[in-house]
Amino acid sequence: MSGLEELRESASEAAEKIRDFDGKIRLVGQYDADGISATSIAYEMLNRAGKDFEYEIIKQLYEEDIERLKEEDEGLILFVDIGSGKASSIEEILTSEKDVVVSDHHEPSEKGSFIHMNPHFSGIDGGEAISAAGMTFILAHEFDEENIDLVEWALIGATGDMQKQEGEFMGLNKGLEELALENNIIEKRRGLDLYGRSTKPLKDSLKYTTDPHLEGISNDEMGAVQFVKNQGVDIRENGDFRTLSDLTPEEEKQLINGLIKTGRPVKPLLNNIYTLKNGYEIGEFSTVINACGRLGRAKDGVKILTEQDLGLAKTVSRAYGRKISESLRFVENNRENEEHIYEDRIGVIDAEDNIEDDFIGTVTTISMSNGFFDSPVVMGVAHAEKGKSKVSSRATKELVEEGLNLGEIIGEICEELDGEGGGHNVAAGAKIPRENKDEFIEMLQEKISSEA
Ligand SMILES: [Mn+2]
Repeated sequence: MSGLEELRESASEAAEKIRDFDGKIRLVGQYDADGISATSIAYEMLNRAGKDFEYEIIKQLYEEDIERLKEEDEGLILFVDIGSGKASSIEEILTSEKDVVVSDHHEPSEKGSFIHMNPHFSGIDGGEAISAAGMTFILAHEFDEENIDLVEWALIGATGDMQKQEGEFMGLNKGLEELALENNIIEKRRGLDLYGRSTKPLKDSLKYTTDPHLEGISNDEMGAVQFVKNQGVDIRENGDFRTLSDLTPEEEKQLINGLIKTGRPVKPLLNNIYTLKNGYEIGEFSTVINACGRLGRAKDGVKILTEQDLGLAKTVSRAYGRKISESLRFVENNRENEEHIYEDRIGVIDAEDNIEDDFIGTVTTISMSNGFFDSPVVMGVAHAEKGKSKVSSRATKELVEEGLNLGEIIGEICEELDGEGGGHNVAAGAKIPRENKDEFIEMLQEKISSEA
């Protein structure tokens, strides 16, 4: 039996359990783009079936949440994008009192006696082959074939969990993409993969393109406007600036030809573009959904998806942008304050509670890329809940090419300092006990200077 068939089988078991259940259901989802997409899929499935349910979205599933859920009056708990890692506690605390269904793709701690959908049980890598939104879509589709339209949100979840590589979905996501294309639910074509494709004025998307450098366009607003005009493409429509997505395929081709004719590099800018029914490029939309969770407004993400509330999507985007600027301002304003910002073999942003843990990663990435520090490694650390600190670190590509692997280093330090973390060669993160923060910084400084 293939992996997908096995997944379908556990999905149909889950679908039957939910279909046959007459009482009140509690839906519990995780707060990132994939978790909110998965929650929205389950929400829609239950809503369409006229089920009585409540839902909540949480950052992490703690033992005390499971204890709390045990006391709630719902007889069936449906976890999405959360739960597999806590399967033992769910088994121990919840299953004697309630029916439980888990639809997740994280590494499971055990199978348990409840209905546990997880690709790992079928030898499928949940890290890249399918997201929780994908798993929950399979469930919703088994529940009722009419739920086929929800495959769009499965792809938004997969995009949020970075299950796309060089413009192609990986693993089982590929099958979901085909389903979406066959049913005209998304659109896929080659196009210019520029920042803000569906959310920023075209002139800005061009102006902000600096890698590769576009002579006379990069960092040059007048040049960018002139270039668009020269290709016979209107920069505005009814007084408003057009985005790249507003262009017809022919107009986009004119731009591409214009770049080629003027000897500017085009190939690095071309990629598959996935456009949703609402006109958003999929990556930009998944960023908006992710922003909802980070801003503590995860339920707005569900509203944006289930009600296609694009006004709310814009409001959230603006709030998210403001929050990032605010966090960056803290770094800028404290550049002389050695208590928070210093450079010693690595650049350090020791924000404590001045930057929220959900924003420290973005701030670290931006501080690395805008050259705020001279060091080849930047680390940000901020208070997280329950006496922990969130660590985020980034390294230059040059250092990685010389053999540095930040993910491994962070993993090693975590083992010594009672933390949890890891990541990739250029970017890694961790959660550590707050009292180990200074030691963590010292160990990273030492390891970087011995390797670099
Ligand atoms: Mn996920």
